[in-house]
Amino acid sequence: MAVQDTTSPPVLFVVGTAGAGKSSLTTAFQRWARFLEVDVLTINLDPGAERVHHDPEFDVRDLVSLSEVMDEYDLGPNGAQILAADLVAAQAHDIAEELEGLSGDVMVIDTPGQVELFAFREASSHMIEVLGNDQAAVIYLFDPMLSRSPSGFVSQMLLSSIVEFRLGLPTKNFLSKCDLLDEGELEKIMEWGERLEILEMALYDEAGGQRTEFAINQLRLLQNFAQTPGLTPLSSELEEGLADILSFAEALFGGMGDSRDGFASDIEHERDTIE
Ligand SMILES: Nc1nc2c(ncn2[C@@H]2O[C@H](COP(=O)(O)OP(=O)(O)OP(=O)(O)O)[C@@H](O)[C@H]2O)c(=O)[nH]1
Ligand SMILES: [Mg+2]
Repeated sequence: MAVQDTTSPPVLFVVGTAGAGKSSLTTAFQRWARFLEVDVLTINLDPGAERVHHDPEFDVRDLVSLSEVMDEYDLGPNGAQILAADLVAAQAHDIAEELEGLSGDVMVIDTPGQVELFAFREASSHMIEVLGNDQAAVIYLFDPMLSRSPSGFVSQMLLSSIVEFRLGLPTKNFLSKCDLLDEGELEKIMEWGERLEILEMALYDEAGGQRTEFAINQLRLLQNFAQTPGLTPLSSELEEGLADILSFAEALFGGMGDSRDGFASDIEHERDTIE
């Protein structure tokens, strides 16, 4: 049960490349957490979203419509996304005021598909500052298909590290839609996430010397500074890995739901025992 509180709940921003599964995760996590009596509030920050299946406390489409911005300012979809983000950021304080005092355990924010737009524009930094309220983290989603090749996997590690660096928030990486990978592929990708030297060998085979050395050296450096290394499989479809998201949030912000001292780890343990 959520505690009545005048402060806003901690915030998880769901970030990842286009189609990585951000909106599905937001929906699945809210639904899944309900059964644990963890009150997950959501926000849709993507003005281009066609459909929103979660139940947002705030939907950016109520403020700006991407198609209207395109028409009114004669812009293409990317230009319109940028302008829409600026228009929304200009009202960030009003939005935060509207959300103030909401009682909930955690707020999950679905972000636009253009990860570079979210990570690099000042508008997003402003939104994070205002909505995050010094209690925020990032759930970063790896695309499963891109993760199947060593270079695709490394590119996503680098991108995630850049997002972490740019936003300055604790970041945890998840391998999205893991149900789409066969067992061998999943095992291989998880091993790359755990052992840099195995990834290095795979990358040498695929990309050759100079590119590999460049990428691996970058990764080594970045990983030295990573707060939460590793990669966790996630499937919104099968509700897999959702407990890991809750554990991550609990580790940062304290226990949530009925069991305020780490319900998620109990669930995972129970599940492992059953399997
Ligand atoms: N099999 C499977 N499909 C998934 C899963 N999560 C999402 N999908 C599918 O992947 C596609 C993209 O999912 P979205 O949740 O819309 O991804 P997104 O990151 O919000 O996409 P954009 O907002 O357009 O960047 C949809 O067809 C989803 O049904 C999953 O866990 N398993
Ligand atoms: Mg989406």
